[in-house]
Amino acid sequence: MIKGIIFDLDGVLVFTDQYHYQAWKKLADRLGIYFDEKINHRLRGVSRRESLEILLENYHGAPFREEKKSKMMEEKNRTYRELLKNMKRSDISQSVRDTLVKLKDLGYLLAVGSSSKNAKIILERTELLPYFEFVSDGNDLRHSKPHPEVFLKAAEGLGLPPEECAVVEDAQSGICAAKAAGMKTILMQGGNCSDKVDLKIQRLEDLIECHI
Ligand code: B16
Ligand code: MG
Repeated sequence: MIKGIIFDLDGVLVFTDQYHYQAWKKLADRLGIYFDEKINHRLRGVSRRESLEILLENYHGAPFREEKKSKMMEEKNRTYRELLKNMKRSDISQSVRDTLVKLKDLGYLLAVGSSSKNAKIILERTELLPYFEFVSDGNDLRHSKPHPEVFLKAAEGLGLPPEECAVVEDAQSGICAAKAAGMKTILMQGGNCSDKVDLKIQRLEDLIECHI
């Protein structure tokens, strides 16, 4: 029986794809590296470190030193953080808020399981933080998705065994992480995942009608 629902953040609760894109694009342009929306799509649910490596696939010069790569990630994150200042309460629809409240009323414990180190900032800016019992984010992780760590920590934070948790994800890496954690998988369509999942939804609101 499912007692807890763990939500991925980017691509499920919020849509920051364009901000990630603009921030990576600015870095890529400065470095003279080709980067487009299609490449950006591959970065969904992928850590900042791995995102940089994907971006650098189109760089054909001498390899960058670790220190330089760290500086690049900081640069991207500075731009991204500036863009996140645009986020506000109204970015989350009332029906999504109502859905979260209904799920809580139905007795589910709710958590966030995100690779992002900026998860708390995003949840605060959109005023989503109070809906969740626990937030597991990229700040305390040793392994990023598809490793199950982020979701196992979320389940632990909810005080539930993994098999009593369902994960709502939009990305391949996240679905793999949820499976590896032994959790039920719910795919929010529109992401980059073609894996077999337990349930597919079009919108978060569908969670109320479907049998979790
Ligand atoms: P940050 P999620 C992921 O969030 C994003 O989908 C991915 O595009 C991003 O690179 C990653 O967070 C790290 O984000 O640079 O803010 O730490 O989908 O796991 O909520
Ligand atoms: Mg995601």
